[in-house]
Amino acid sequence: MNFRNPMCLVAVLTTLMFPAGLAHAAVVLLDANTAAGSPTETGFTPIVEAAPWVNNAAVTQSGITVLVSGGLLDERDRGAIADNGPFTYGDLLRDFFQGNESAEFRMSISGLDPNEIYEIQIWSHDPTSDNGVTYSYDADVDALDGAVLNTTGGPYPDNDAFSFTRTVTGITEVNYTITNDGATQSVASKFNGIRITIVPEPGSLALLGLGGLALLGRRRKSNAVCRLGSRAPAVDAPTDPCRPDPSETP
Ligand SMILES: [Ca+2]
Ligand SMILES: [Ca+2]
Ligand SMILES: [Ca+2]
Repeated sequence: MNFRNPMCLVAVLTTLMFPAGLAHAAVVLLDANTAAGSPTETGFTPIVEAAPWVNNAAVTQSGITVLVSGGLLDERDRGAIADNGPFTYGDLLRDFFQGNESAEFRMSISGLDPNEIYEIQIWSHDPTSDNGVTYSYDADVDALDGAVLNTTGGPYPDNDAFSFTRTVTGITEVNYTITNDGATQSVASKFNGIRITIVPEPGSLALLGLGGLALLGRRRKSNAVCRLGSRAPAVDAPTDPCRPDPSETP
């Protein structure tokens, strides 16, 4: 790779920076709070039960509706959890909805664009009890998808602690069931909050990178030939990002 050629350096930097800049744009950020007004995590929208014993907590963001569709028992706020270093979600994890002990906790997510790739992350954690309990989730689009062991009081190494994450595409709706293995104490499952982000498709990123390179190539009116080692396309290939279009008037 010829880093003395500014075009090549820009090519590499552009390819590296586009994913970082576009990846994981958040479209849904919801914090399950208590109706009494427990604190909301920065950047999130609070959701609460409409009334005790009612399973209709729902909100729509960016055209996507998240509905707590069944099994809801009530809510809890376990008190302050200090943010610390890479962990900044204390206000998200301290409060949660919990499922009925005789039923599974269910949630539906609808309004997804089948052409998008979504990363769905759900937090399931009780900061002060149920130590040793495993929460698991089952989504309707494939097999059992994951589990997380509850540990009283954390630790919280980062914002991904005590969460399930999965990626979906090609669908408009997904239904979740969260369960609890009942190993100790209550068998009520927990729901602290949810985040849904859009993951850029690799193909789109490549096109964006090539588009940016083509633009730079025209602006610089350079005849420089970029050498990208064994991965370089043929120099006369029409998609070669490092060559200005010969049909263009300088
Ligand atoms: Ca909260
Ligand atoms: Ca915070
Ligand atoms: Ca919460």
